[in-house]
Amino acid sequence: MDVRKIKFRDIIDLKNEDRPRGHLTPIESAMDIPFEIKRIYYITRVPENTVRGFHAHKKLNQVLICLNGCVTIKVSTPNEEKTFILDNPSEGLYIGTGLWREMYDFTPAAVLLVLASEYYSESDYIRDFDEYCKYVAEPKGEEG
Ligand code: T46
Repeated sequence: MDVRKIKFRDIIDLKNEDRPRGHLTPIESAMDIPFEIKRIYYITRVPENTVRGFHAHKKLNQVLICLNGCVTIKVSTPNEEKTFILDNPSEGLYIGTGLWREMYDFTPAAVLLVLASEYYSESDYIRDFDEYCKYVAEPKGEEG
């Protein structure tokens, strides 16, 4: 399953002052992120007990970063699942193509930033789990 956490570089003390001035976390496309970023979006103000996601992407790669608060991400295939807690703005969760995802347990002030490899296209989504299982079972050509 092509899903993993990515640790970003934190610049804590830019001016060598006696006390830290906070964190500055730079992210450079194709260097810190394993693709060229074509789109960003963010998810905020999610009501309690809301579960988002319930879909997979055919082509899209993404990195999810929880800039504030905390959110849980479950990533699965028909045979395997992994759960990640995102609560650190210095790390991201890379999710490769063809993986089912669900996002839940958003804390009230959670800010989930998403960096995406493609422009928005509804035709890239598979939003039905049975259809997803069939898609995964299909032989894939060069284009996946
Ligand atoms: C994903 C997870 C992590 C747009 O018009 N443009 C956009 O760029 C996006 C991302 C969404 N939309 C529309 C499509 C829907 O009508 O916004 C509406 C809500 O999207 P969705 O229900 O897909 O939202 P989530 O939170 O379930 O999923 C989103 C992304 O869509 C998805 O790619 O991986 O965040």
